[in-house]
This record gives sequence, structure tokens and C-alpha cells, in this order.
Amino acid sequence: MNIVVLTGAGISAESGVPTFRDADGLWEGHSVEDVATPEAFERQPTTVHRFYDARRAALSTVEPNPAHQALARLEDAVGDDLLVVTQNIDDLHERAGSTRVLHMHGELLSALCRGCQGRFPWQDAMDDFPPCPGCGATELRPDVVWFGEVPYQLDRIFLALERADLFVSIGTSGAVYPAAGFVQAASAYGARTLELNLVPSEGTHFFDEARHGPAGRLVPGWVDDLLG
Ligand code: BJW
Repeated sequence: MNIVVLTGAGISAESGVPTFRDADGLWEGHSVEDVATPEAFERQPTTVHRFYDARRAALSTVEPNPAHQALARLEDAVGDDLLVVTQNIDDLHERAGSTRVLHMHGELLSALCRGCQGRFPWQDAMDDFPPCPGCGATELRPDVVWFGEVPYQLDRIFLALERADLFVSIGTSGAVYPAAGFVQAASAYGARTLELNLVPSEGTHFFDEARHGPAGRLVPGWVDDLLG
């Protein structure tokens, strides 16, 4: 059985990573447009760098939770039959042990040079406009996908959705496209669809089945059911 899992901020919430659109969400005090558009970066690069620098630094203070670990356990059991597509830019899936992970909205621990288009592993702050390790230009930006930019790896994602027997969406509000449309695409290609989320998402009615509660409880339970 081919399984595609889409994850969003909710899967990392119990690790202590704030979500975007919950009451205590990441955007309180920062509107999305303030920090997550190319125009915002042109207008106020230092503010945007500081926002991502703080999230990058916070990564070392959080750990994967039982939901990330359950997906890694599922990969151990089914191997290449599982693909995790994450909207998250943290590295908690990888730290839990998952290896088949596509980061469609980029990664905090990567820098993109607007000069040479090179991508570089990155741990440090960027608000001091460091030189690109490739070309030396001071044109580095977070390697993330902002509104109006095209998400990464869409060809691979849609191929996987086409082949999927089961599509599972975990911890995402369904507010941001194209990820919010994956459930309809997977359904149209013939997959069964399941939502695991704290509360019904915006697209909950598109799923064949929905279970609501914390990912740290729901995901291990679902994996146990599947493997049992
Ligand atoms: C728990 C939990 C627990 C909490 N357990 N659950 C009009 C209609 C349709 C589309 C558009 C439109 N106008 C503009 C667009 C396009 C636009 C878009 O979708 N806008 C919307 C606002 C409508 N999209 C884009 O611009 C995208 N690009 C694009 O469309 O390119 C064109 C193109 C596409 C395809 C082919 C060719 C061309 C790019 C979108 C980029 C999004 N970027 C961000 C920032 C990334 C970097 C960063 O992290 O800073 O991505 S925005 C932000 O939202 C981030 C997230 O990945 C994304 C989704 O958020 P997510 O993960 O769903 O988090 P929340 O907070 O919303 O939800 C958390 C959920 O978890 C909640 O439901 C909670 O209840 C739940 N939860 N605790 C389980 N313990």
C-alpha cells in the first residue's frame, strides 16, 4: 500500500513549536505578510531575518514528539511505500528517524543565495548579512517558500499522490494552497483519505474519515492500527 502523509505545524505543536493560525500562534504580533512574502523581505530584510533567526535558534531547544516518532516507525515497517510531505521547515521528522521527507515549504537549516541561486546548509543567524559561501555576495535569504512563490518538489508530490492508496493529513489547517488541495487530488486519483487534526480543518469535508485530537495521541494510534 502506498501511503502519502502531509504534515503541518500541528504535528510539531506538542514539541513546543508554535503553529501559525492557532490563538497562541506564531503570527501574533507578526502578520503573515510582515514576514512571509518576498515583498516583505525586500521592504524589511532585517526584520524578516530576525524572525527566521529566532526560529532557527529555537530548533535546538525542541525535540521530536510521539507523532514524529510514529511516522519514523511506520517508515521502518513499510520503507519506500511511505512518503512524508511536510509544510514544516523544522527538522523534527528527520531527527525522529524519517528519511523519506519532502519539505515543500523549504527548510530553516538551509540558506538560498539570491546571487548565485546556490543552497547551503545553514545554522547561524543571517541578520548580519553574511557572505554567500559559494559566490561571496551578501544576498542570502532563508531557503523557505513565501506566499506567491512556487512550493518545492511539486512534480514528485503529485506523482506520489497519483500512486497513493492512502493519503493522511496531519496537523494542518488547510488554509494554504496548493497543500490544502492535495486531499482532493489524492481522492480524484483513487486514494482513501484521512485527516488527523486537533480540530476539523477548513477542508475536513473532503476527507473520507477524520479523527480529531492531539497528534501525539492520534498518530501513534493510527500507526498501531495500520501495522497491527
Ligand atoms: C494540531 C495540534 C496538535 C494544533 N495536534 N493538530 C486564493 C485561493 C487559493 C490560493 C490562493 C489564493 N490567494 C493566494 C493563493 C495562493 C497562496 C495561498 O494559499 N494563500 C492562502 C492565504 C489562500 N499560496 C501560495 O502563495 C503558495 N504558492 C503558490 O500557490 O504558488 C503558485 C503555484 C502553485 C502550484 C503550482 C504552480 C504555481 C505558497 C505558500 C507558501 C506558504 N508559506 C508559509 C511560510 C513558510 C515558511 C515559514 O514557515 O515561515 O508556510 S505560510 C505558513 O502556512 C507556512 C505553513 O507551512 C503554511 C500552512 O500552515 P499549517 O501548517 O497548516 O499551520 P496552521 O497554523 O495554519 O494550522 C495548524 C493546524 O494544526 C490547525 O488546524 C490546528 O488546529 C492544528 N493543531 N495543535 C494536531 N497538537
